[in-house]
Amino acid sequence: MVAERSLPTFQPTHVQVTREEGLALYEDMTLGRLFEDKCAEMYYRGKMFGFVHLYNGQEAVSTGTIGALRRGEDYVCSTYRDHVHALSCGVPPGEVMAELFGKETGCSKGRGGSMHLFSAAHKLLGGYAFVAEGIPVATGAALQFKYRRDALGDPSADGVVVCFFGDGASNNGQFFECLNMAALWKLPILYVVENNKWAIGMAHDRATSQPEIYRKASVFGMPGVEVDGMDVLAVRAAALQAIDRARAGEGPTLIEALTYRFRGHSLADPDELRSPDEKQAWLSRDPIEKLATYLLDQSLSDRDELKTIQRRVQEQVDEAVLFAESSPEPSPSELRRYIFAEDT
Ligand SMILES: Cc1ncc(C[n+]2csc(CCOP(=O)(O)OP(=O)(O)O)c2C)c(N)n1
Repeated sequence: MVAERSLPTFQPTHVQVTREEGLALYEDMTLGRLFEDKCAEMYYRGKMFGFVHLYNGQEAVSTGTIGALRRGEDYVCSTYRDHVHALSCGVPPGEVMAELFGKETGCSKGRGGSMHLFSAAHKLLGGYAFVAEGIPVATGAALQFKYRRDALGDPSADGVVVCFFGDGASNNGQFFECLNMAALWKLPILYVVENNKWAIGMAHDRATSQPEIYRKASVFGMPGVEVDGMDVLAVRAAALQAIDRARAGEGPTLIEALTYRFRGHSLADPDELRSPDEKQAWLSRDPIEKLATYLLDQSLSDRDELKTIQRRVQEQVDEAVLFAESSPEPSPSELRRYIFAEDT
């Protein structure tokens, strides 16, 4: 078992969560979990092709961060582990499932697949298959907000950008180059590193001279925040603070969310390298159960209501599969559509 960092403590009594907000967070995380459980089933039934990377266990990071944004105005940039980020952005589950099935009705018209979910309508800048590939894309999106607001004097350009990536990506050169520019130009961006301890089979601590990634922010003069990524309220509180700073023109924040993926790297990974003890320790911190316990303890909800939400979400997921299955495949006559290359 790889050495564990102790998770930062967070007092949920310090945050104000209304009943509606709490239930919305619960529903969003439940949608992420049940949607991906269904993905696993569909993948093993041969309905999807290529690599499919699931996010089970990390839902609090997506929900806590994206739920704190202005939906439809602020941008989100993802990685190949992008299904749940897309759902939190509001991309309809049917469109995400159809994309995974390679269908024309998918959010990338069936041309992208699991690792390349895009939606202009939902301000989703995309999933990217190369490690760290999204970091410059997201930084560019933040630069356009800054340029439009400051250089062109457009006060409506007060959006922020959230850029998600993994611990493995934080050792890539693009991470350092982009954080430098973002700090220099005070760009409105949150770099959210989802430290799930592993980059495929490489333990983060074995590959990284300074494994506490949030500390790397200090060399750029930007705030670095370490947060319990299994606690949606803690993530949300950190995100809200960073979003306020970004919108106020005070620049970027690096948030390191300590989290864990409950499944292998992809659905093709037998997941033999992580120890059963380590997996069990993190399974016992399930972020959805943690929020459920909070909602019940604070009398913000009851078990029947949470069950009703689960049932409603399961119906949505089942409908997404029916939609994907009954959707047409892209026509072979459109093979070259959306390809930006000139005939020679
Ligand atoms: C530039 C590049 N190098 C290598 C790979 C192969 N690869 C795919 S996923 C991965 C691990 C990345 O781990 P991390 O950034 O921690 O994200 P996680 O999978 O844990 O979400 C690697 C090395 C790649 N896709 N892109």
